[in-house]
Amino acid sequence: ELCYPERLNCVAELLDAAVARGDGGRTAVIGEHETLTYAELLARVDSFAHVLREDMGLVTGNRVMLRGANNPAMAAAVLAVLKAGCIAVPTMPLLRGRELATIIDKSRADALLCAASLRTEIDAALDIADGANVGRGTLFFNDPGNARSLEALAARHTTPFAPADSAADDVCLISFTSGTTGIPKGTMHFHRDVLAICDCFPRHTLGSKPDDIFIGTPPLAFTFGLGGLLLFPMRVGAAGVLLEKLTPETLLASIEKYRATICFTAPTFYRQMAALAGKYDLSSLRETVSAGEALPLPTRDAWKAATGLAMIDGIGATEILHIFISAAGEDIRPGATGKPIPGYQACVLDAQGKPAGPGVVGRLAVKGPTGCRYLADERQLNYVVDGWNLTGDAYEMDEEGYFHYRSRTDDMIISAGYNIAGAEVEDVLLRHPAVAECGVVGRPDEERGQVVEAHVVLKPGFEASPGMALELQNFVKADIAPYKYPRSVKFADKLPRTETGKLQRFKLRNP
Ligand code: 3UK
Repeated sequence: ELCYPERLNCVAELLDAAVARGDGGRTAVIGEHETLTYAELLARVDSFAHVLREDMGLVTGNRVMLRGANNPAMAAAVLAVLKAGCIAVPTMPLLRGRELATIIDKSRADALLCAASLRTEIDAALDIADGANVGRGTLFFNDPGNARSLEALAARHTTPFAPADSAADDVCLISFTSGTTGIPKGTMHFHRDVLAICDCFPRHTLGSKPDDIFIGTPPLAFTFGLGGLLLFPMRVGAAGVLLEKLTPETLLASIEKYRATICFTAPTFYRQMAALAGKYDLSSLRETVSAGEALPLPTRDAWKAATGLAMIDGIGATEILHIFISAAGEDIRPGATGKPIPGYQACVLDAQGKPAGPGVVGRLAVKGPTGCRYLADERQLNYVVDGWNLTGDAYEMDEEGYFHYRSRTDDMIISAGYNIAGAEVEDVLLRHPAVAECGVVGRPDEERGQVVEAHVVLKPGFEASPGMALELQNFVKADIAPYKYPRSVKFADKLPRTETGKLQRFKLRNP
């Protein structure tokens, strides 16, 4: 069981403690333009925290919205907000003015910290939102030449900053869901939650060690990235590589360059990387983690064939803060996400909301050291019941207690009375040599309610044609129950995805 003191500042535990135990000279964060040791990161965070308190006039509990690409300055800014006893509200780099205005209003942001390169959309957001509410103003960072940048002001503060004396259950982070559908929802997390995720998945599943070098694609504004690239390495005195320009090629080249040992990204990135892996020296990698959406078996197989590595699948959610079901090494069962990480419990609920035994597909419920607290949202009452978090995912448990992903509860395809999980059809299609990417959805249909429709991106050298559509249909029929085959096949150049690599199925359903 996890047990933390009643007074707790998570950054004091992660950063000040690292320097106090003698890790000050070790590398903490590696960026494209600078690398900071733990001692240097601590000095940076302390100087930023002084600016928040003394120059901006922020007080305990104020909310600070953050925007920036993954780099050491952005990391230091987030940590400074928490260390100063304020609440970080990180936002995804690609969000536009209108979405940011919603987040400013919903989170009641008191101040903004923004990378200079993302300024345009902040100006637009402040025009739309009632900018007067952001009472403590905006500071820019990564902004050379600006005499009032966060860094310029910070240069005047050289003394240590005493961590705010926060309670373990003070809110320190408001994370917005990526909003695959609808308006983003804010979720609140405590100082102890930040430590709890560090003491669960990376400890039990990854066995992270001080000489690990973490790397990957998820933005720090996404809890997948905040945990995997910053908090997890800090918990053990390891290093995190923060990359700004991300393509499958740059990630592969960076793994080689920095000799990274643990990689975090989404299945679509692994698919593209598998095809290129042979050109790079990836011998430093010891674990690769896939999360964000279901990991198709063909992707797991292609990655193993290309690198020799058994992928760790893990399901996480912004509501739960990080990964809560996973498996590594000999515990991996291809096709299953895994088992609850020690500390978490999970079960599948039947249509009546009762725990179901093996073989039943139902809503996944999870309970553990972290969980959902929606920010001013009436959905809280539906999401958390008796401490159980009711996710939006349909899962099935097997006799061995492994959890198998089926679909999002709202994405289950119901065609002529059959329940069909799009992911199962996608798994078959991805095995066809012509298919690079695919998304299978239920398109509304008068006769059958919904019909199974496949959206397919072909690999270079293959032509979209009625003959190809027929071939793919027959390929599915030959492998799984014929009623699951896609009655409609549409070819596309690319599929709509979020910044976090998730397929936006609603866009496929209603083009
Ligand atoms: C889906 C998966 C099948 C699932 C996240 C790791 O993705 C994260 O958080 P979000 O709030 O989305 C949550 C939803 O995404 N999902 C995520 N991982 C898997 N489905 N297999 C998986 N391995 O629908 C879930 O409800 O954006 C992931 C760590 C932190 C995160 N916030």
